[in-house]
Amino acid sequence: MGETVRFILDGEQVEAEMGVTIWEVANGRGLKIPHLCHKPAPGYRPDGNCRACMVEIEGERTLAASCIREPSEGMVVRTANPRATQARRMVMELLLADQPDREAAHDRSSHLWDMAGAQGVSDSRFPALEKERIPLLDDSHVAMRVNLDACIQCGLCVRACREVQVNDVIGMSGRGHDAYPTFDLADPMGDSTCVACGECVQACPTGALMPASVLDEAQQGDSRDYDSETKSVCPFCGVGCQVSVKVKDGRVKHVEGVNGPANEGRLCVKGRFGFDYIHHPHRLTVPLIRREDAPEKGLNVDPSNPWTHFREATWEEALDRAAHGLADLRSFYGGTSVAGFGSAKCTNEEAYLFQKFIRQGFGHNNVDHCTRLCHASSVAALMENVGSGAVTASFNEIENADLAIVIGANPTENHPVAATFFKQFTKRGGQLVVMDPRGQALKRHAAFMLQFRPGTDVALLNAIMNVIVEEKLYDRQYIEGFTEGFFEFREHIRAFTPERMNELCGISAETIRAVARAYAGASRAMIFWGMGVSQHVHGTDNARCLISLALLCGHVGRPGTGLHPLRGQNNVQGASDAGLIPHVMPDYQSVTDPEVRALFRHIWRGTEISENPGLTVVEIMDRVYRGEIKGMYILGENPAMSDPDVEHARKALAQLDHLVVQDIFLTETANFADVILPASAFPEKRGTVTNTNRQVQMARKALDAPGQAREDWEILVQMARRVGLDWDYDDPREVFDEMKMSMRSLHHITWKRLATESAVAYPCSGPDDPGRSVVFADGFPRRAGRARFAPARVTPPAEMPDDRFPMVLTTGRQLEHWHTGSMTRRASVLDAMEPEANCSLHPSTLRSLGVEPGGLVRLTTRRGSLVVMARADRAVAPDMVFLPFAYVEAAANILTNPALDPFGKIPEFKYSAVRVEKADAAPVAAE
Ligand SMILES: Nc1nc2c(c(=O)[nH]1)N[C@H]1C(S)=C(S)[C@@H](COP(=O)(O)OP(=O)(O)OC[C@H]3O[C@@H](n4cnc5c(=O)[nH]c(N)nc54)[C@H](O)[C@@H]3O)O[C@H]1N2
Ligand SMILES: Nc1nc2c(c(=O)[nH]1)N[C@H]1C(S)=C(S)[C@@H](COP(=O)(O)OP(=O)(O)OC[C@H]3O[C@@H](n4cnc5c(=O)[nH]c(N)nc54)[C@H](O)[C@@H]3O)O[C@H]1N2
Ligand SMILES: [Mo]
Repeated sequence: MGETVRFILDGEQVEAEMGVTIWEVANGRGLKIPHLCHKPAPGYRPDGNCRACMVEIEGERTLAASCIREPSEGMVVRTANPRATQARRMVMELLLADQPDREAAHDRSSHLWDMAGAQGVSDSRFPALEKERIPLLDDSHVAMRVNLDACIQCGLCVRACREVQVNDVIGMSGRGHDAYPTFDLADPMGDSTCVACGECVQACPTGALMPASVLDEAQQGDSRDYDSETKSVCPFCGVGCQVSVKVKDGRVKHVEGVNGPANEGRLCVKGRFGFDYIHHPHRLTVPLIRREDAPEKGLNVDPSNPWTHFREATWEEALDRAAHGLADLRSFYGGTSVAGFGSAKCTNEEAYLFQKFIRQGFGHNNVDHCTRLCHASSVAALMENVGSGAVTASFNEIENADLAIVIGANPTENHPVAATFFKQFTKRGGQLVVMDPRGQALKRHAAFMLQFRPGTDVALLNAIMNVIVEEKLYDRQYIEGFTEGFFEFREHIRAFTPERMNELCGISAETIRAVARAYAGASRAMIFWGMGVSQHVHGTDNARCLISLALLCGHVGRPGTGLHPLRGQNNVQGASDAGLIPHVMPDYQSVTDPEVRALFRHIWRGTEISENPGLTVVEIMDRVYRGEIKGMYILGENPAMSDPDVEHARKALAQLDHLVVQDIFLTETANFADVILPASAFPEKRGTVTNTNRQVQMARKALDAPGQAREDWEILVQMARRVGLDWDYDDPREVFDEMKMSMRSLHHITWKRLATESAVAYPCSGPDDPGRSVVFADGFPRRAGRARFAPARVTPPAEMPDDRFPMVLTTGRQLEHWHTGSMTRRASVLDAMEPEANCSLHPSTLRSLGVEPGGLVRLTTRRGSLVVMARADRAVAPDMVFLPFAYVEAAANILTNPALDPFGKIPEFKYSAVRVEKADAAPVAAE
């Protein structure tokens, strides 16, 4: 405890921390003071406007709002005397007078009715508001309903929107009794700039703002009318938001944010409103086997009518066929004729089982997953120079920083909940530096926006470091104590002057100097990065620069400092930790190390691990194309959409002798399958997952899988037994316990702890330690505890624009869609919000092409061509086009360049030379 005050609360002497309110002290002691405009949740400041929480303070003429009033020394407070109780009941009655009756309430179980009930108030003596003054229903939004006749003007929605999520859409318009929340001043919600995070709905205490899924046509509903409520983790991105899933009659009714360590109760549109993909009629509910008389393999299956290509099979038959097909290839051609792609959408236990299946069952390491297409280059650079691939600090550490760089990441769309913390940081005066060729949404919050040329990160970062070195702004003590290679690095960096690098990256020398001084001068600074850094042929060099930059200034290892590659999939950190990587076993232990192989020989009962590092995603596809790999097992990945130069990948998949796909939908990849195994979706299974912050969390089963679909780990065990492995796991917990035998990162993290505690981060030092947020305060897991400066040279993208392909194509994501669209295009709200394939071009470019915004353009690269609707977007540079990769009818990867980074083996998704033309035809699938 810091400084304290002593006061009398309901006759008892109480000691409380300074700055804590009377309401909080009372609440902590079990006293129930009603509250409406006050939301006791992280991020919500008390406002004291509704008067529902009034208490008496001796010597004061008027009652005081306890939610906002802090006790002072010697104060005498009464919360339950007749004057306070009667006043509070009066407030409640006045509020109820203006509400629909309980029977007609929008939310019969709203917080308001709870509070009224707690005070024994059920209706009102006061006359209701004149009807004509009640604003009408606003049902313009697909996911939320606004019924302002229930609004009590408490302003919680405004605080939710402005202060918690920092979206600034909701404000109060009008005065006094006529003050109501409005969206962008006066728009209907559905037409406003609202990003549908639903924070306001979660905050509203009266049901004036509600999830549409809870209301009937008469705008009535009951937020507590569900059969079960399960605490789990969101299935979308690596932030790892905790959710509460409410299920009624076997269907998810609505989802709310839970106070997990990463999200503190917040969610984004996908986590809150994107859940119903699991109920889509396309869900796989029975095992499928390709028909003898099926048409030739191709992208030609209709997911709503797969029967032309596939027939239903029993689990027995399908598992036999799936496993024996792989085993036959093994005995005929040898184990290396079979390879596997595991999933970052499944649990840690499932990832572990998958890599074990390939390594133990087929005697090699040709097993990989989407991390290869994602942060492989970042991890390569981190492993090489820091000695560990995970983040050095949680993103929430931004709370303690003065400055943060966000480079090549677009968190408002891709890590929206993390972005809320970034935006709050700037509101508190933190300096945000955004480095991105696109004028993305964080620009508005940035102290410096460096909109530089794509593919020139090394030039820009080296110039910044040149300034730090030339002006001696570096942290000498830190460099001496914790690093190696500084002298060579210092020599190397001299050539990269801001003036010279300006010609490459387009940022003025002056701005480069200002940013260098700001970062070096900050007492605590963090660096966040994403795909704009990693998905280049020089992705590893880009990440090396970021590491060197942090080391130069000693911005690692202290609160508010660190290196944080924002991890993408909900469990990509965990899947990587679990060994779903071709050159390392669980916990990044090299397959080339004889001691490591001996350890696994022991744990895996005599299995010999191959000492040859395996092939990566794109390398595996190449071997498939060349006919060297003849069988594949693909779990929860959709390479027929997500691989670069996807026509090549699709041709490869079509050539496989035997393809087993385990998914929840008949994906583009499953189009090429011989056997399709129907899996349970995330809310339908149990297991642990690890988010971008290294926090391990428990995912729990909220409902049963449809039809005969089974949990992925169960299917894996059945498959393993059929290829001759002696697996006898009966529960994911047994798998987790086995993982602990080889994974030091899981020390002190037990299944039992995860079942009862909110989360445990690694590294964790003891049974009561929640795990470390910041690591490497005392050195690095490398030789002599030192991190290394790795000089990086400027290399151009693999394919530069020329006369035939004069513009730059960049690909990426949109808020509402997930990767290949398999899930989100089947989520009703998300699909309604973003229904059509689109690309973005600068308005001046559209004009010169003679294309109206919303018109069609043809995009052509050396790999292929497609037609897509074009939006006008000033954020995109005039010589660039941005294309998301979620739409099968205009699949971005038909166009992308498969050229690889030599270290991370990641393809250059962020840069291809492209020709853009006006198109007249209706959008057609790729040709
Ligand atoms: N809504 C949604 N969220 C997601 C996902 C999704 O599919 N949809 N996917 C998840 C996954 S797996 C991942 S990996 C993350 C990815 O999250 P991000 O890394 O944010 O993803 P992107 O949109 O691919 O690209 C990020 C930024 O890189 C910029 N960029 C392009 N070229 C360059 C360059 O040369 N240099 C620099 N510095 N920047 C450049 C782009 O303009 C873009 O703003 O998102 C996760 N979250
Ligand atoms: N052009 C371009 N291409 C890119 C990128 C880019 O920026 N631009 N980014 C790359 C990156 S960073 C990534 S991470 C990859 C992602 O590439 P993928 O991982 O191939 O993409 P997803 O669509 O996420 O595929 C996940 C699959 O898992 C299924 N699934 C979901 N839940 C479950 C489950 O519980 N069990 C099972 N068995 N299946 C499940 C989904 O239906 C879906 O088919 O894409 C890469 N490709
Ligand atoms: Mo990713």
